[in-house]
Amino acid sequence: MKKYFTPEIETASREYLRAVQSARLIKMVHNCYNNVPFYKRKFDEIGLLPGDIKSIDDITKLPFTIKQDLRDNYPFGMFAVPRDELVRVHASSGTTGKQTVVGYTKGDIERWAESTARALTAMGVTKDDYIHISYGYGLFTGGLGIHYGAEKAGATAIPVSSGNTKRQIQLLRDFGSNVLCCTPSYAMFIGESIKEAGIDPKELPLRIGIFGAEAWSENMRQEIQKSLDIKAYDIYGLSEIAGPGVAFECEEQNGMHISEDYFYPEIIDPETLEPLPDGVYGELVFTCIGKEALPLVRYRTHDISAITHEECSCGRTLVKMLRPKGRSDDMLIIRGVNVFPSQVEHVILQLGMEPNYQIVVDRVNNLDIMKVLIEMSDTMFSDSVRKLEEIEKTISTAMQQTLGVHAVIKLVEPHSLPRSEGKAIRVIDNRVI
Ligand code: DLL
Repeated sequence: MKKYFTPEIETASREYLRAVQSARLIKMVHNCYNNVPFYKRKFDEIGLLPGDIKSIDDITKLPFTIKQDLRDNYPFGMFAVPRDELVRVHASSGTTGKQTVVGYTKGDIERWAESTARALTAMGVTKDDYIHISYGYGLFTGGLGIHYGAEKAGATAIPVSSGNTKRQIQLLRDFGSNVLCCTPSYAMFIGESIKEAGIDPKELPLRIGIFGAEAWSENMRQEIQKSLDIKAYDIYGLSEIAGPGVAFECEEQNGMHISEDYFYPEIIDPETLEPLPDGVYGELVFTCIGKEALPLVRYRTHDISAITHEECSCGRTLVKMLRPKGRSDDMLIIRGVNVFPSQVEHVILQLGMEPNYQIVVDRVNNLDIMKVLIEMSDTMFSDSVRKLEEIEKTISTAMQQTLGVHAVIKLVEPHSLPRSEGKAIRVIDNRVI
C-alpha cells in the first residue's frame, strides 16, 4: 500500500521545504505586483518592492488580505491571469454579502488535486477503493475538490453529491463503497438513518470517512466511528485558498498536515496581527505560494487554530494544524463571555447525548439569553417530566462550568431539529445590536 503520495515533499527536510517555499514566494510576489492592481496598490502604499522579498522569512513584510478585499473586487478583479488561462471558477456564499469568487488555472487544479490525493493516501485510500462523495457538487469546492483528488490518487470517484439520504444509503450499499466523504454533521445523520433502516454498519464495506468543511469535536469523531464502523479523518480547506485538501489527518488522527509547499501557514494574534509561536492558538493565515490564478497574500481565514512542527509518527515532516476551535466570526459573546459553538457541542457529547442541537440567542431587557435546544434520544422521550427536568439541570450545570456563562437548556422531541446535508446551522442569533 502506498504510504505517501509525494514522498519527496511529505517527508522532506525542513531546509528543503524552506528552499521550495522561498522560491515560490518570490515568484508569487512578482506575479501579484505585476498582474493584480489591488496588490500593486497595497505594496506601493507601504513602499514594498517585489525585490524586497528574498526568502520565506520575509513573509511578515507583506500586507494581509481579507475576505472583504475579494468582495470589493467581485467577481474577477483579484485574478492574476488572463481569462484564457482560467479553467475553473468556484464561489462560496458565506452568510452575508456577495459571493467570494475564486479561479484556477490548469496547473492550480493539478496542484490542488495533488494535495487532496496526498490527503486520501495519508488516510489509507488505495487505487482499489470506491469513494462515495456526498459533498455538494457545484460552486462549493467540496464535491469537485475531493473528486479530482480521488481520481488523481487512482481511486474510483462516485459523484453522488448531497441530498436524498435514502438514496445515499442505497448507493453505499449497492456499490459497496469503501470511503464516505461528507460533512461530519451529515455523517452523523447517515449513521442515524442506517440504524433506522435496520442495517448493521458491519455489513457494509465502508472503512474510511473523510469529513470536513465545518468544525467538529473529538467526541463527535468517536460517535461517527461507532455508528458507521469506520475510521473517521478530518480534512480542512477553504475555497479562497483551494478547497478541501489544504490540510489533512494521517493515521495518527491527531492534527492535520498542511500541504505547506503550496499553502504557507502562519498563526497570528487577531488583535495585534503579530505572529504567534508553535502551539499557541490564534488566527490561521495562508499565503498561496503555489497558485497562479488567485495568489492570495497572507489571507486571514478567521479560523482559530495552532500549528506545530512536532515530529509525527507517520513520518511526514509537513507542519500540522490543530483541530480548528471554530471561526472568530462564529464566536458568540454572551454577556461579555466568549462562547464557541464547539464548546457547547463538547459538553453535549461528553454527557453521552447526540450532537443534535441548536443555539438560540436573544436579548431580553438588554440581557443576552442563550438557549440550547437539544434533542432527546428515543429512550429519554418516554421519561417523566421530572426526570427530564433533572437532565436539563445537569446539562445546564455542565455548560456553566465549561462556558462560564448560564445557558437555558431545553430538551426537545427526537428528530425535531433540522438535519443538514452540508454545513450544519447551529446558531440562531436573534439579537439586534
Ligand atoms: O468548506 C472546503 C472544504 C470542503 C473543506 C470539504 C473540507 C471538506 P468553504 O466553504 O470556503 O470551503 O469554507 C471554509 O470551513 O474557513 C473553516 O471555517 C471551515 N472548515 C473547513 N474544513 C474544516 C475542518 C470548504 N476540517 C471554512 N474543521 C473554513 C473545521 C473547517 N472547520
